[in-house]
Amino acid sequence: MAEPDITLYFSPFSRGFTARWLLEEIGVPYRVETTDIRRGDHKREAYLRLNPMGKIPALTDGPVVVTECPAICLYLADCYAPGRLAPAIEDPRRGPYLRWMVFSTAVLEPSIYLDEPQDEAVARGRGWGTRAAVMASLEQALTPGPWLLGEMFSAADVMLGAVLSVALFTKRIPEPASFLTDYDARLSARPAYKRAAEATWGEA
Ligand SMILES: N[C@@H](CCC(=O)N[C@@H](CS)C(=O)NCC(=O)O)C(=O)O
Repeated sequence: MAEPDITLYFSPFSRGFTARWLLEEIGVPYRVETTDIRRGDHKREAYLRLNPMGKIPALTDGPVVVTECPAICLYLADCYAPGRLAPAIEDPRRGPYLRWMVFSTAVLEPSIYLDEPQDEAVARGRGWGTRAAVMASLEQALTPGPWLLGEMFSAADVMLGAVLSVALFTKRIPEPASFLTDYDARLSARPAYKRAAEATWGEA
């Protein structure tokens, strides 16, 4: 692996938090290119060449361009914290690790943010199922915890935890169960989480 040459395209008040938190957990050097969504920086041509979606974050590492938070997390953990924040390919924990990475934005996010009827007939045609099924899956994964992979804290906790933490803070999960709030408390006590949160929401 070449020397890191990482730039994070980051905006305050954005999902740039997730990538920044993981970079802080890893402890690898990185530059921050402030791409402020409040100024519309993310819709300028130079940025759209990196991410045609015009969404924050994006990350470059030398010639490598990665967008989408779970892809950024997978990339960083495999490159810079293998075995520490990403289970090795042959490790049986690799299966659940990949599952929770994908689950975070493909299943958990839509189940939280889309206001849809919560019945099996609707869920059958959706890729994300009902909120009750999503929460039951999470409860099973986090019991006994403390992390998604049991005793191993991983980049999947950063990715899925960031989605959960923001949803709890913005009260998108009504009456959250204690397994969720306890998990969130463990995540937000981490020094790397605190540094990234300060950089993201410190001006609020
Ligand atoms: N699926 C993307 C979502 C990224 C995203 O929605 N970012 C928001 C900030 S939290 C954004 O750039 N919003 C500005 C816009 O869409 O104009 C990911 O996981 O990276």
